[in-house]
Amino acid sequence: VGKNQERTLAIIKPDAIRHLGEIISAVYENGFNIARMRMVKLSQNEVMYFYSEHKTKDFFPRLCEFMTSGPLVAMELVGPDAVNRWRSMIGPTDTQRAREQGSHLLRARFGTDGTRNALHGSDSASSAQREISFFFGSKYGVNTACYNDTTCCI
Ligand code: DGI
Repeated sequence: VGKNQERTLAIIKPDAIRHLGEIISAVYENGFNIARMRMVKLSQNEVMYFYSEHKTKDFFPRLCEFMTSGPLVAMELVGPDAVNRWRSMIGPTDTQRAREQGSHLLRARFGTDGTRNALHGSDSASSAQREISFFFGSKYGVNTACYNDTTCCI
């Protein structure tokens, strides 16, 4: 990684897969590079592990159901101040709040509600490291590529 470059983990969630092209265009237009990208369908256990910090929250079952509802695309983004810049491009967690803040925000453009909010972005450099290893590392990682998954919906 070059000078001032940072990495973050972005996810195009199942509700936004149909907008894959527009989202990738927005990524490049905003000066990011995509180091690695992967389409996967996560199992219930994989989503529970990925979002384990939320396991006691009331929205956790809804979140897990949504995140296993179809394939998603994980991208390792590289660029200056990548963690904060990607989060400010996607906007607040709740799609409605994102719409109030600006129609250019990616969650405003592609999200539906508080759960189905189209995109994910790591919240810190250390989360980014953990999440990048989750999708692209060998120690713990998703193993099932979408095209190998008999439960894949496409
Ligand atoms: O980093 P974010 O994705 O913006 O937010 P987070 O890490 O606090 O929560 C992870 C996901 O969990 C979020 O993208 C959507 C879901 N979530 C978080 N808070 C709520 C929620 N879903 C609902 N329905 N209600 C919430 O308050």
